Amino acid sequence: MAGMLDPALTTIASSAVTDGLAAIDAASTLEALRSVDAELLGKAAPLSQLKASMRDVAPEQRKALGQAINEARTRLELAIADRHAELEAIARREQLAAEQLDLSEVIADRRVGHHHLITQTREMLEDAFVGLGFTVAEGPEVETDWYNFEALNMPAGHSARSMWDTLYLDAGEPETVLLRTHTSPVQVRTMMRQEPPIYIVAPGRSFRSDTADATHLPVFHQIEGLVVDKGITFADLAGTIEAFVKVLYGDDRTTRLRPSYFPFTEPSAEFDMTTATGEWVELGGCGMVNPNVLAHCGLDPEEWSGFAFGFGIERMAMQRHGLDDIREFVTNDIRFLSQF
Ligand code: FA5
Repeated sequence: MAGMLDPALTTIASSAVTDGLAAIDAASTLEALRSVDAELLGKAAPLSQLKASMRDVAPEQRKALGQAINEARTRLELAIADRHAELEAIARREQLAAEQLDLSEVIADRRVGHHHLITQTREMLEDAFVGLGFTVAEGPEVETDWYNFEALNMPAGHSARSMWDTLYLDAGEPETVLLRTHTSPVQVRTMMRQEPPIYIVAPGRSFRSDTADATHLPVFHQIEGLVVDKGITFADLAGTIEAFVKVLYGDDRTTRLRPSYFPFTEPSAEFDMTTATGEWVELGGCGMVNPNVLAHCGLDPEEWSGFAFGFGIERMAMQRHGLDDIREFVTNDIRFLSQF
């Protein structure tokens, strides 16, 4: 019958496909697949030879043979393309696995970092005061003249302003924006925001154009305390200081309150403590909140009274650890820092 393909030729074409698919499947690398490709589709391949033998085939069978050869080639080409994609994905995964860095190497001299001593001291102070029923408040480091001085009973030109060497910022009207010289403006912000009773501490950085020496830094930390309630007296202030000193230093240090002057407290005192060698060192100022400050913040001094304090955190850490030079906190010498 015209066009009916000789069964022997059909067998060659179909076994070329069966054998070819098995060889493609067995190729386990891209390189092996390339040689399988040449074997199955190159000049010496069974299908190519079958094609070459077309001229010997009866003319009426040529079309059917050509079609059978093309179908067989297409199946093999598709199978090779699929296997190629598979092998490429495997090779990529293997390459990524080989290039992965092992960062889990154990270093013999393993040094674990920790908080700076000032942060440790600040957290300890916060814990001590939270234990006494206080909450922790915050305020900005860049302040206005009003919060840093005026609301604290120091109007423009007040001589007490010279107690703090102020760093002004080049913003707005001259000498209206500054780096806070103490944490006391947080007192004002708290009283203006919150109705009494108020029991807060506000730790943070303070800035003064002080020259660094063994007990001074131009950037240092203070912790401010403020209590406003009904019937608060100087005895409450003294009792609070006594209580937190015990928490921080134990029972063997002596403390004293010495009369002093701050425009925002009346009466005012300086708080001193004995060093490990028995000398007195000043840790901060304190006193009863001046009625003018309560009034500036919208509180009635007839109804409310309170006390406030501001201590230097570096000075407290120095006392706790028997350090004699405050500059060591900022030189970042790892031999110093790693001791705490
Ligand atoms: C004040 O700053 C007042 N605001 C404290 C205060 C608050 C009084 C509330 C009353 C009521 P004084 O300038 O004395 O006060 O600073 C307080 C403490 O901050 C000092 O005793 C000291 O411990 C610390 N201190 C001050 N200047 C420096 C500095 N340059 N370097 C390190 N610590 C400092």
